[in-house]
Amino acid sequence: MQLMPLSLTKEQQGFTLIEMAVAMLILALLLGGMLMPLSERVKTDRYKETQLILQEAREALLGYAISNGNLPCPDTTSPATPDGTADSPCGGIVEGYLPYVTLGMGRSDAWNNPLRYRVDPNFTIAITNPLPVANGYLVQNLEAAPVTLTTDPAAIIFSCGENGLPDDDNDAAGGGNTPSCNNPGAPNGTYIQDVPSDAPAFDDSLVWLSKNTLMNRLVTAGQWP
Ligand SMILES: [Ca+2]
Ligand SMILES: [Ca+2]
Ligand SMILES: [Ca+2]
Repeated sequence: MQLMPLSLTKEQQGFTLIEMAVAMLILALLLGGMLMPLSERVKTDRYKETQLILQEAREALLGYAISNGNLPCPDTTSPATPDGTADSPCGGIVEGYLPYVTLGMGRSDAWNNPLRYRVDPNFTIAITNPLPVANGYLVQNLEAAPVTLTTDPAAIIFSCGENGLPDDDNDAAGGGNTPSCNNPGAPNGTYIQDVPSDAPAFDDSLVWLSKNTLMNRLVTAGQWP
């Protein structure tokens, strides 16, 4: 028996190449999906979502300041079950929970933990002209290099991250040993912003409100001087 020579039409050859390209694309997508486990993807998504929540919180603080001429005090009445309302006057308490009800925001970060809020008390009352003296608040990275000038932050907001703890110098004593995201005691003015790290353990996210940004908005809104 004589075999017929195999010959493909031009259309058949083109179709085969397209099929191969599609198959390789699907394979690449599948491999990419398998390389990052679901738990890692959820973690990354929550980290990104928390960053957005923090940025929204900073915008809400600016909106509050434009309406009221000053920043809100922290939510401090009952640290175990915060009610989300700012507790004025701040008195000596400069760090508490973000007053999410006062700001019209959601309660928590993407891990369902409340957000911490530190504010310069001089910016929670009628803001003086000239501006109040520097409060000494400082944001550093994990290598203790300054991220902000000590004269800059009027307020700091941070998420305790997946582990629910204020890590490194985001806690009161700087030892990363606070049992939960409530930071009892008298936290110093130094805070940490950095990418997540295993050693030292660090998964917090932090943003600060620059005095210059705040004053720019207040002047534009006719709220200062
Ligand atoms: Ca309250
Ligand atoms: Ca943490
Ligand atoms: Ca600290």
